[in-house]
Amino acid sequence: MKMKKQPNILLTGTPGVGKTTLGKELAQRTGLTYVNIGDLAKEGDLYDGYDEEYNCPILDEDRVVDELEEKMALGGVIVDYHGCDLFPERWFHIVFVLRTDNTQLYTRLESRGYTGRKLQENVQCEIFQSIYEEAREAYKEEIVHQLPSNTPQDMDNNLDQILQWTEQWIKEHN
Ligand code: DAT
Repeated sequence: MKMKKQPNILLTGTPGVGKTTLGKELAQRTGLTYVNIGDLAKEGDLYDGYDEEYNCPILDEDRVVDELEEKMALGGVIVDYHGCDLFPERWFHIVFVLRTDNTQLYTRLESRGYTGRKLQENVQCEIFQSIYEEAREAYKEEIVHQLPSNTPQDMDNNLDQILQWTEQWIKEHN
């Protein structure tokens, strides 16, 4: 039996923009597999040292990529991470950069317990559209899309759009 081909989707953007919420819902609706890079690193202890300044472990990017390679080759994976240039370009068929207005984002990150410099720098990251720039440099322009993620209505629209795109992709590739 031949397996159905499925696309790999990257959900990226500043922490707090809604990648996890969207990614999990999308996985439920499509049957694709959701992979949260933060969780994957934690489970596999895929770290390379500790960042004293930010009080967090440093991701071992090579080991993360090695860990995922086989799964990505099979297809049908939704990857969630607040960065995008560590992954091989060939992995993804489409890249979505979620975007949130900075006042909204500030509130979300504050209620997540972020304070001081961590809070400020993450909001700045969104204002400077750092992740969008990173995505545009790492992937072909035509596969990188920005999605507004301010309201539940935005979330529904994004879900609908990605579901439609996924169905179409599967039709075209099988
Ligand atoms: P991320 O995975 O990008 O860090 P998340 O999915 O954990 O973000 O969401 C952060 C918070 O924002 C969480 O409380 C859910 C809320 N949220 C996510 N998307 C939203 C949207 N489109 N509208 C309103 N709130 C949203």
